[in-house]
Amino acid sequence: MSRPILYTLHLSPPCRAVELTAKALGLDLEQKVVNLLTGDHLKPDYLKMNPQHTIPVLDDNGTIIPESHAIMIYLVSKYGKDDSLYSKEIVKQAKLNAALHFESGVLFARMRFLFEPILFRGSSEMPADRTEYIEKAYQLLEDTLVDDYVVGSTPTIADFSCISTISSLMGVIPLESTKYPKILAWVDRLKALPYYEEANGSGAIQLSSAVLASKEKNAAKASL
Ligand SMILES: N[C@@H](CCC(=O)N[C@@H](CS)C(=O)NCC(=O)O)C(=O)O
Repeated sequence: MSRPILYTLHLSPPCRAVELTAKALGLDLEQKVVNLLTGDHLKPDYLKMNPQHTIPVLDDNGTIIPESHAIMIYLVSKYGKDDSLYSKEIVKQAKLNAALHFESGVLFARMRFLFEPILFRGSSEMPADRTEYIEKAYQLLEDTLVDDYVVGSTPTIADFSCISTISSLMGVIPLESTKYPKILAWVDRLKALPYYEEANGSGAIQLSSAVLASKEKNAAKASL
């Protein structure tokens, strides 16, 4: 059996969520970089693996799993020494699933609608309705954080998923400390994990910097 392969790009939030999970499990993944900018994800071999052409994808000795949330659940279920990162207890598991869907359907979706036009379609705008939707998403997370972590008092894959998006967004739409004290305290808790910076922190800063730089560049082009 060889190491599972993760098709990934460190800029991508869902890829970083999987990287955080692997680090928390002490699992050594072979990483293969998929460069979205040069179209690696649209090449025939990649499309055969994932017709939806998204990253991340996991190849565990021929078992192909697309989608970060599915990959995280698979990795914990297969390689976890215990179920602390994704509980087997059905009520807690239902809450974790709800948080994973919140990340996918709210946090990531809203981030994508803000970032993609700037990164890929030459926009220099952050439309007010889109930034408002981010603020509303921040508020939803703030209200969700009734404990130290998204679900309960220890880190889980729901935290890894949500922090991958929030840490990428907060460099572009800052989190005001008066409005979102619980989110900021939660971010600090996750930053204290020994593997946080390598698995998520640096990539999140790279992504938000790329969005801001792209916005400036697009604005300069538009004013020529
Ligand atoms: N819900 C998916 C989202 C994956 C996703 O949209 N990834 C982006 C990069 S952050 C991507 O691959 N975009 C390329 C495309 O959609 O063609 C997950 O969590 O894996």
